[in-house]
Amino acid sequence: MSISWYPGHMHKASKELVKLMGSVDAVIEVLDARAPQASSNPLLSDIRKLLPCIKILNKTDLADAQTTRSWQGHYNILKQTICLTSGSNKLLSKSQLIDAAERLLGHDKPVSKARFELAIIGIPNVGKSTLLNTLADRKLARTGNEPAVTRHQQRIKLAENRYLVDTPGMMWPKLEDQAGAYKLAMLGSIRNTAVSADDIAWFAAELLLSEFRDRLARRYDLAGSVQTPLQLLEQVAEIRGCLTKGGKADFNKASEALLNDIRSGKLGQLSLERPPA
Ligand SMILES: Nc1nc2c(ncn2[C@@H]2O[C@H](COP(=O)(O)OP(=O)(O)OP(=O)(O)O)[C@@H](O)[C@H]2O)c(=O)[nH]1
Ligand SMILES: [Mg+2]
Repeated sequence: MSISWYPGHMHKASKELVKLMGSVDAVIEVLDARAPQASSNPLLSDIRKLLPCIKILNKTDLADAQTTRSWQGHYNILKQTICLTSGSNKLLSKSQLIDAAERLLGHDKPVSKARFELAIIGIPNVGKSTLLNTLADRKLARTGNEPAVTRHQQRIKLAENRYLVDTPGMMWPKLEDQAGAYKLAMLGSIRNTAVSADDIAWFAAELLLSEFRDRLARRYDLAGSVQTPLQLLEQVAEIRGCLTKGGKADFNKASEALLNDIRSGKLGQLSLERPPA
């Protein structure tokens, strides 16, 4: 099944974002450290045009540390870009962010006292609002473990002359890279109305069997005979007790259980992408 998810509120949010770009000095693009490429929104690149960019690889607690460092190196060679990391294992601090923004904006003039405003942008559920709360050290923005929680821009004062604007998570109209879209669904950035849990779990099962078999073996006590997504989901059903009244595997529940395990880090730190060589 092909994934497409660009609801009306995102179209409206994109227009508001275009307006906002006229008044901010730089953007903070939040990416999911587990899939930085799939979580890079081409529409946001178009909207930000040539504004300097601080890329933040977020949720580093759920990604492989070495792979995250490689992605950071990959992004740090881009022009007008500084790449930082954050995650519940090591949160980005306010001073780290301000320091990066000053370096990015301060090429030819001392900006340490000049006012600047940064817009936090990115796809849904990557942790933009959580990051804003962390940096502000207060719960100012609503957060939630589902995509499309933030529906309006919210400006906060981070420090004297330093402002941050949280924005709604944005997808883009045509998801040409469907494998990337399925990765986003697997990580929880796409609403469950756009694609069924069964379809996502099937994709996830194929990917995990080919690249992370050792993790599956540990979590679900996998025998060597388990080779296909169907067999894996049967095993998940048995180990996680996802059974119908008749005692058979409940594939729908097993799909949900597998996705919950992936999203919450129960299968360990999973980096689904590596930077190009
Ligand atoms: N494990 C982990 N979870 C995180 C991290 N940052 C945010 N989250 C969780 O990710 C979920 C989404 O966080 P939000 O801050 O609401 O995400 P958002 O990007 O603002 O989402 P939208 O408003 O829907 O665009 C919440 O359940 C957060 O607790 C992190 O560094 N590690
Ligand atoms: Mg939000």
